[in-house]
Amino acid sequence: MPNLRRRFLIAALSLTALGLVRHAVADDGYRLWLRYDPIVDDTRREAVAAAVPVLVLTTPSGTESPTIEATRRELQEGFSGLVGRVPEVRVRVGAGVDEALGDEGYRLTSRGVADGGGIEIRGNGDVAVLYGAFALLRRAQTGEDLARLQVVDTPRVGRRLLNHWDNLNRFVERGYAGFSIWEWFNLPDFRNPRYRDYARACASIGLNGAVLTNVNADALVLTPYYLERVAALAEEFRPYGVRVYLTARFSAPKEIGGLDTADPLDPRVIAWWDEKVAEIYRWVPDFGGFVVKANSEGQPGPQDFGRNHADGANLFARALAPHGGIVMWRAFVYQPENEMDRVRQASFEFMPLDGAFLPNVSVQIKNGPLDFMPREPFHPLFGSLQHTSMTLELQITQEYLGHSTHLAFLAPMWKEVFEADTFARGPGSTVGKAIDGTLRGHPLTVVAGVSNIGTDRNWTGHPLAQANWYAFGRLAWDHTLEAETIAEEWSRMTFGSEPATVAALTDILVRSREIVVNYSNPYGLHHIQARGHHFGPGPWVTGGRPDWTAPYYHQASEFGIGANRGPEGSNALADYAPELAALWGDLERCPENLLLWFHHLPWDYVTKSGRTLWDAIALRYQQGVDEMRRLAADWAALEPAIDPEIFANVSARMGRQVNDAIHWRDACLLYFQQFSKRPLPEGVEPPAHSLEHYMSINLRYVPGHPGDY
Ligand code: GCW
Repeated sequence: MPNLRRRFLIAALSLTALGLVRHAVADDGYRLWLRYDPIVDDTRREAVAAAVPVLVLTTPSGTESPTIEATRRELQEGFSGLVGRVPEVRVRVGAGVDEALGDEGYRLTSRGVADGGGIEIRGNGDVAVLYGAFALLRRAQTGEDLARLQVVDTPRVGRRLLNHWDNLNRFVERGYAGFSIWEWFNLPDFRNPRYRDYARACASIGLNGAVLTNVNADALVLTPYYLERVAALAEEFRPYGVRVYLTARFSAPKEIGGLDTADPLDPRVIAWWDEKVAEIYRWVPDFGGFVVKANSEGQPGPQDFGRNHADGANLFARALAPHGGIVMWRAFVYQPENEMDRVRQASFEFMPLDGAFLPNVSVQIKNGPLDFMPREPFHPLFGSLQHTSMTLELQITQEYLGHSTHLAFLAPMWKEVFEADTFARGPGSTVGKAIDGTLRGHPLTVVAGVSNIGTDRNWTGHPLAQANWYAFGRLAWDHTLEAETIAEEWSRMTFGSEPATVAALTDILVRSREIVVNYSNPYGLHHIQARGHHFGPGPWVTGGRPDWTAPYYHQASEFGIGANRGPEGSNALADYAPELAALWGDLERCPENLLLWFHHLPWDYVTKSGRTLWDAIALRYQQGVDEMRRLAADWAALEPAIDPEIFANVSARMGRQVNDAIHWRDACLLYFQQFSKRPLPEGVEPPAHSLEHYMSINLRYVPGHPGDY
C-alpha cells in the first residue's frame, strides 16, 4: 500500500504539472473521503506544505500507543499525498490535562516560529488526538488556511455508533451494497485489511462504536466461536477508538444457554446473563454493550413472560454495569393485535415506564414514530420521556428512499429531526438537546445510524451515498452543523476543491432528498411503498397485517385522503406537547409537508396554492419528476470534472432514478385517481401504462429484503 501510494503520488504529481490530474487514475471509490490526492492549486498546496512541516501530538500520556502510531501514519500518508512532503510527527511528553477538551475533544493550534512552527494537535487521550489529526487533514483537504489555527472541538454526544443490520450468514437486512464486510468464517486468522479501513473511516468522522450484528440476528454471536471472532474485530478497531457492541437476542438463555426460560426475573436467567456478559468482557475488555429488539416484529422479549420493557432492559443493564457497558433498548414496538394507531404504540408502551430504566439503559428511538419514511414528524417520545436516556436511531441505508439506486442525501432530513422543537421544556427544547443531554441532563448520550455499507468495492453501492455515512458521523459529533456545510466538505474531500464543481455537487446533494419526497411521498403521505422490499410504489398493498398495508396509512376513498390523527381520529397529536398539537391540528397552520400525516381531507380541499388537494398532489408528483430530470442534467454537466468510472456509475443510477420517479408518479396518481375521480391537471404528463400494469409489477430478489433471501 505505501509503495502503491507513492507510485500513485509520483504519477499524480507529474500529471498535475501537465494539468491532467483529474483523470490520472481510475478511481473505484474505495478510499471514500480520505483520498489525499495532491492539492491541484500550486499556491494552496505550498501554503499547506508550509504550515505542516512539524506536527506535535500532545496527550497527558505522551506514549507511543497503537493509536498514536495510527495517527502518525495517517498524518504522514495524508500530507504526503496532499502536498508531496512527509511532515515530521513528534509526540510531546509531560503535558497536563486540558480541561476544555473533555475525553474526546481536540485542540489544533498553529505554533509560532519561535516554537519551531507547525501545528500542535492536543487531546486528553490518544483517540482524541487521532480525531484532531483527521480534523486537520479535513481542513487541508477542504482548503482552509492552516497558518493561524486556533480550534477547539468537542463532541456533543458521547456514543456515536453505527448499527449494522448484518447477519452471521453475511446477509445484510436492508443492505444494498453487497454482503456484510464481517468475514466470520475467515476470522480470526485472516483479517481483511478492510476492517482497518472501516475503522479509519469511522474515526475520521468521529464515530466511536459499531454494533456488529442485526437487531434481528440469532443468538449464536454470543457463543465462544463467534466471541473469539468478535474479539479479533475489536482488536482491529481499537487503535481507531471504535468499540464493538452486539445485539442480544432476548431468548438466548433458551437457545444457547440450555435454560427452559428467558424470564428476566428468573434467578437462573439473571445468573446466565451475568456470566455471559463477564465472558464477553474476557474476550473484549472494552466491549460497549448491547442493542436489544424485544417484543417487536415477532422478536422474543420480556412480555412473553408477563414482564415489561423495563424489566427486560434492566436485566441487561445490571449484568453490564459492573463492566461499564450500556444497553440500548429499542422502542420500535407495535403489535398487529393492537387496534391503536401504530404511530402511537411506542408512547403507549414506554410512557408508563419513564423513570423505571437503570442509568446505563438508553431507550433507542427511531427519528419518527412510524419507520424511516422519507418524511415523518419527530418521534413524540423525544419530547415526552423525562427521566430516561434516549438514543436517536437514524437510518443511513435508504430502505424507503430508493435503496442505493437513488440519490438522497440525508443530512437535511436528519437536521429536521435534530432541530425539531418538542416544546418539552418550553420553546427551544429541540430533539438535538433531548439527545445530547443538555435538555434534561442525562449523562448517557447516544446517536445510532443503521449502516449503508457492504462488500461493494466503493462500500455504499451508490458512490454518492458515501456522503450519508460521512454526514451521519459529522452530525453525531455535532448536530448543529449545517447540512450544506457537510455536503460541501464531503464534496471537496471526495472530488477536489475546484469551486464550480464543489458548488454544483453541494447543490445536487442538498436538493436530492426533497426531490425523493416529492416524487414518492408528498404532502405527508407515508407507507405507500411496495411490500417487502420497499422499492417503488405500492399504495394498493393490502392483505395480511393491517399495519403493514398502505390504505391503513393513506386512507384514500372517494371522500378524500390522509390519516386523521386529531381528536376525531387516532389522536396521535395528543402524544406531542400542546403547542404542537395545536399547531399541527390547525389546518391553517399545519405545514403542508405534513398535511396528510395529520389530516384526512377531501379531494377538493383548497391548499395554500389555491389549488384543490387533488391537483396539488398531482402537480407535486410532477414537480418531483421535473426536479429529478434537472438533477440528472446537473450531474451530467459535471462529466469533465469527475473520474470516468464514478461518473458513469452515478449517471446510470441517475437515469434509472428519473425513470423510477416517473414510475412513482404514474402509479400513485393512477391509483389515487380511482378515488378522486378527477382528471390530471394541466402540466402533469399522462401515464404511459394502466394502473393494472403498475400493480402487476412484482420484483423478486431485490437486495436487502429478508423475505427473499
Ligand atoms: O424498517 C423496518 C425494517 C426491518 C427492520 C425493522 C427494525 C431490522 O423493514 O427490516 O428490521 O424496521 O428496525 O427493527
